[in-house]
Amino acid sequence: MPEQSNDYRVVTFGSGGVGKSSLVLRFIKGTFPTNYIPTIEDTYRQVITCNKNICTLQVTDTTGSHCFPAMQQLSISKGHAFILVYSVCSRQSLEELRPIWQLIKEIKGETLTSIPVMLVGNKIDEPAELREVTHAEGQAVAAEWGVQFMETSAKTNHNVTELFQELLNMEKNRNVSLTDSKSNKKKGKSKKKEQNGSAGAGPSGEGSGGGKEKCQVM
Ligand SMILES: Nc1nc2c(ncn2[C@@H]2O[C@H](COP(=O)(O)OP(=O)(O)O)[C@@H](O)[C@H]2O)c(=O)[nH]1
Ligand SMILES: [Mg+2]
Repeated sequence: MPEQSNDYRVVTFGSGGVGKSSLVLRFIKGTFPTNYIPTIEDTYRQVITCNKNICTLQVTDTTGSHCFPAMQQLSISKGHAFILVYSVCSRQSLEELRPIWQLIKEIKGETLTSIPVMLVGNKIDEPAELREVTHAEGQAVAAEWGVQFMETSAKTNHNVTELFQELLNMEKNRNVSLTDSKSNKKKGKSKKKEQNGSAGAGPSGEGSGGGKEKCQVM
């Protein structure tokens, strides 16, 4: 399947139950589903602008399961930016991000420094007594990894749009060329299963020259 060069691929990772799907659905559909049925991996699309051009933001919602390592690796190698989600009510969910971060580092190698990564502590709406990871602790882990940090609530819609906006703001060397805009004119959200046939889709090698491009959520 040919890749669209103006797709910007964001991948979410995190243990089951931390709220990855809720964050993505909150952002894409503006809803907080109470009975979302998990699938292996879903990709959602949102139209965004890059330097006043239209491009597609693809958000891949992974299961967080380690049962599909090949899919996990493919998602990492195809991803342009990553959202690593834990629940502030589960210290274990933060610890479980470490091997994923390790894998991202291994797969991205030297290109990692130019890749936007956000560590996200979700569910901050939960009562204080349920909190297991403080804001400062989350921030410390992010600093240790050299990534950005944010706390969110998919339930109350706190910092959700900001999360995606910040992630796009971190993109430093995106060079989008809109040669064929027809397929992207349609504003909307389509959902598709990721196919496994995108071999050769490497990390974002495209676009090394030029200044910082402003990407904005529409
Ligand atoms: N209180 C609260 N619950 C949340 C939040 N985000 C997700 N949840 C709940 O946590 C559970 C798991 O969410 P889900 O998005 O399926 O997690 P995923 O497995 O990481 O995709 C569901 O019951 C959600 O309703 C949040 O910000 N606050
Ligand atoms: Mg999910």
